[in-house]
Amino acid sequence: MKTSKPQRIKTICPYCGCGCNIILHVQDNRVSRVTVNPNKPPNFGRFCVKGASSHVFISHPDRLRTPLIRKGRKFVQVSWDEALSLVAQRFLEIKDKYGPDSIGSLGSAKCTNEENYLIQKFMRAVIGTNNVDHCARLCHSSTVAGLIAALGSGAMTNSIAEIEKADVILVTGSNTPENHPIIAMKIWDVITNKGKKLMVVDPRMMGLASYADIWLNPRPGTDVAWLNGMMHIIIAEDLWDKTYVLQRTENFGALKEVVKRYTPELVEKITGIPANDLIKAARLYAQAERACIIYAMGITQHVSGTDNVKAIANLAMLCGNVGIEGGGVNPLRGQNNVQGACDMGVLPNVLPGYQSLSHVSVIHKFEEAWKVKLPRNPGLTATEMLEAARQGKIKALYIIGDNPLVSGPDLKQVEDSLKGLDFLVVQDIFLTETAKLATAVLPAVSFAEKDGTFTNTERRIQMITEAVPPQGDAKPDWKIICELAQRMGYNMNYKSPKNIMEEIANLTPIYGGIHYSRLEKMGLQWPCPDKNHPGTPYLHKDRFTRGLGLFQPVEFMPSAELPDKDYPFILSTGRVLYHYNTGTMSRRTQILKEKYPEALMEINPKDAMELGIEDKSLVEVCSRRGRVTVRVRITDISPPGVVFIPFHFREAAANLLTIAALDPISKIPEYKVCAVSIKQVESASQT
Ligand SMILES: Nc1nc2c(c(=O)[nH]1)N[C@H]1C(S)=C(S)[C@@H](COP(=O)(O)OP(=O)(O)OC[C@H]3O[C@@H](n4cnc5c(=O)[nH]c(N)nc54)[C@H](O)[C@@H]3O)O[C@H]1N2
Ligand SMILES: Nc1nc2c(c(=O)[nH]1)N[C@H]1C(S)=C(S)[C@@H](COP(=O)(O)OP(=O)(O)OC[C@H]3O[C@@H](n4cnc5c(=O)[nH]c(N)nc54)[C@H](O)[C@@H]3O)O[C@H]1N2
Ligand code: SF4
Ligand SMILES: [Mo]
Repeated sequence: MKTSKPQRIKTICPYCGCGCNIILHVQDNRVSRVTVNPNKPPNFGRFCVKGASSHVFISHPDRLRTPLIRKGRKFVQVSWDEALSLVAQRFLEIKDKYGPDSIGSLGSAKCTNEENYLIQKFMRAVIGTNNVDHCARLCHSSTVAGLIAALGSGAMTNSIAEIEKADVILVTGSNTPENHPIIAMKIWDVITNKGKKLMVVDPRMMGLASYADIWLNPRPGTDVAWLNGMMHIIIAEDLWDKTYVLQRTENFGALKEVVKRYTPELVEKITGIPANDLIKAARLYAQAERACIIYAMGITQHVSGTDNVKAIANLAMLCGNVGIEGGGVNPLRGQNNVQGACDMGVLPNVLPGYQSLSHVSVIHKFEEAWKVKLPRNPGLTATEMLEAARQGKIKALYIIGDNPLVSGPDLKQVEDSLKGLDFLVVQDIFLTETAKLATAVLPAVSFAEKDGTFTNTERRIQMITEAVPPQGDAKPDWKIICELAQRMGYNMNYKSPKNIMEEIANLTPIYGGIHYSRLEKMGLQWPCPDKNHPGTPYLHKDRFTRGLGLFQPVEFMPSAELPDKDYPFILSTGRVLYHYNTGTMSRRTQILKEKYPEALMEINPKDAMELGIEDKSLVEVCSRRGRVTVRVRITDISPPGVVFIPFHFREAAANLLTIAALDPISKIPEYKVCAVSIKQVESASQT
């Protein structure tokens, strides 16, 4: 594409699941700055510092520009022909020798829908396995499991714009101002200008807490208890929506039986939330005409993640808040296209559009379209694939746009898994820590160098548009996958992402009406079953996707590892505004680096005083799995007994400390609770 005249290319921010519309200003084949379109949802002229600087990493000197193959201990640059021949040949050999289930793939929530569709098609139709998953496993797999069981659909039920229709907004386990900034701006707007009420439930005093009418700070990992406690009060005080429960739900009797035990006094013992505060919170939520619940990783990333989500769905249904405008159960999705990667079936147990592998008619439909016999048995999840690699059962991994050597739980184990593989292929835009262990590295293009679609957290499918040519020989992921499939003897051939979307629409009922010609104005929210359908801003109106809403009572279960004499603090991990996941993009962006140059461990002043730790000093943090050295920030944001380290910084990798304990249903790791000890190693004045 030639761009000597200045051009403005409309596209979507490549960072978080808000899916902000942005405009790339292009001249001489470079993006010089980013602005924003005032008229388009979901951001209507707003964006955050990451979106505003999202052009910087595109032309960074570290971008991968040629394929690399490991020869001995070094990488050498090779042609596409040589790299793809090697990958095709090794996949075919391993498949032949150990069977298709010895190969697995991690797809990418950074890639487009079209690319993710091809990733799972490649694994299922060309390799012949359902071992395909992606970072949603680490993120909202508990949401998908919990909400599909309760409501029939695992997605955010309502839209961002509808927040202003809610009378009460309950935010829990979501650091919205740092991680979904434009949603936080919306919340600020409606509580300050429209008199709406805000309730925050979060152990840390995150940004919204100081604006809240009620802030509850439970001990980490105790969410089922306070949620059951709220329902106990709502039933005891007769504040529940009887007509709704009778007409639209089932299994209320079992719920009532279980929550009966969760008196405010018992909940106070488990969570530390004063009984009276819980009573006030329960009344505020239940008495609202419309109340929406917004949640994220503080709820999902626990061994009880699926139970936490079920408890949230129970509370919302008890008060008649699902299936109405301005209400709902709203898991904020993390990555720019994690919703889309799930929708496209980059999951080991479902085909595109959550169509079940166990339905014969579904399998036949895909077999006919893809002209190949498909594997029936569900595959392994991302966390299970890594474990199977450690045990020598998975021999090869094809990792596309993920960096598990920084993002996975308990990094020593992840390293063992990756090093134990016979063959690792990594397809990325940078030479990540994970890529450094690969035999073959395939250079992909970034969001600014390709066409396609992303689906944001409110299920809105939006177009991204090629603004600048690829860096060096890098290619779009969809082309790389097609070329690899061809070399492995499977005919995978598309003229453009638009053609891929036509195939997706044909085979995926919730995307049935999606066509590029319809996406220009403001995208479309699925379900959009046919070409005349206007899209769906909120789900479960009149009827749940599964028919009746199912109450699933759950009991409180403690976290896998609690503090003790040797490891007396709870470590909570997560994010900061200026960095993004494993930092591959944000840490190559000058302005973001300046704002937040190094990892900081947040600790409460009381704990710091007891340990004799000064602000800005260096401490060593140890868990049963590893140790890191990190600088201290003394702050009230962290409650006593809980410290927080962001996981963005590989040199102080929080995940050397975290535990690989998994939720038994969704297999999500417990990133939010493990036990650590802390000691100062260098005072602030020495550094
Ligand atoms: N700036 C920035 N934005 C991002 C990302 C990023 O890396 N940087 N990543 C994106 C991705 S992939 C995701 S998934 C989202 C994640 O978005 P968030 O879920 O907001 O991210 P976390 O930082 O993990 O914050 C979790 C919140 O849960 C709270 N919490 C911790 N433990 C508990 C608990 O036991 N119970 C409750 N109720 N709350 C608890 C924490 O204090 C924190 O407020 O952000 C997306 N947006
Ligand atoms: N301790 C702790 N650990 C966590 C979490 C936590 O809260 N605490 N959160 C977890 C969560 S929610 C998530 S989502 C994961 C995220 O974990 P990962 O998905 O492993 O992290 P990212 O840094 O987002 O990795 C995305 C990769 O895609 C590459 N990329 C970008 N664009 C493209 C493209 O167009 N094509 C290709 N091929 N590659 C591209 C980037 O360079 C980067 O290497 O981390 C998890 N890990
Ligand atoms: S809020 Fe999210 S999508 Fe919007 S500009 Fe910031 S990072 Fe990008
Ligand atoms: Mo995530």
